[in-house]
Amino acid sequence: MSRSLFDETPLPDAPPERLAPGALLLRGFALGEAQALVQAAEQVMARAPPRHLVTPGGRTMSVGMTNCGVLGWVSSRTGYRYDRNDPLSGRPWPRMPDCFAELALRAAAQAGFAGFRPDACLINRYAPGTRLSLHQDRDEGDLSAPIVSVSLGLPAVFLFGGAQRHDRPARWHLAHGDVAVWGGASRLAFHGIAPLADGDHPSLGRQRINLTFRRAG
Ligand code: MD3
Ligand code: FE
Repeated sequence: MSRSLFDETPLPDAPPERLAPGALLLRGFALGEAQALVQAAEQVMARAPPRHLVTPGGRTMSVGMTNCGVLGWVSSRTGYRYDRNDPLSGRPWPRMPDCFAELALRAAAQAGFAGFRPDACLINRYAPGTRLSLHQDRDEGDLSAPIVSVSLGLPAVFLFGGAQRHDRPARWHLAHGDVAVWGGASRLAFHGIAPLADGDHPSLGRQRINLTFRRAG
């Protein structure tokens, strides 16, 4: 029997895939707790709704973004920054759910980054057609720490480029429950998400949620 796009059963003993030096894809790593992660993300989003941030260049991002944890990533006409408060409410971001922090710690350890304690979790929400253009993540205070990402809901095509914006990106499919760890030589690689294909995911409907755990402070 063939596997469908939404198959939530991990391949038996699927080995971690090394996408590049420092970049490890752990397929299905979060499947066993995906429902708890979705619920926790929904609780965060109820208190700090995803919003479409404006870039310093004046474009409105198609991805809806929010955060939990001590620090949250925000963009505005004045630049990118990590802020302790949600600019929409003026209040601290919702605390990072324990199931988030524990998963990030375990995934990072699996990839050789022991003791990863994220202080920021950016939550990206994609609707069909939404994309994230090629960029680097370089606003974090500790670039020796990895970024851990967790994919939930509709599958996406992840674009993984090189150290230069013009390096042609490789395409990787990310599905519900996939976890990736980006550190070492991959930490400053250009990356993005191709326009999300429409679909109906059993637990998230017509959307994709991505969690990225960072050491920002
Ligand atoms: C490779 N998010 O939030 S996660 C982002 O699926 C972001 O929402 C994408 O890029 C998403 O900044 C991709 C995978 C990812 C995250 C950070 C990286 C890959 C990375 C940092 C360096 C290299
Ligand atoms: Fe990124």
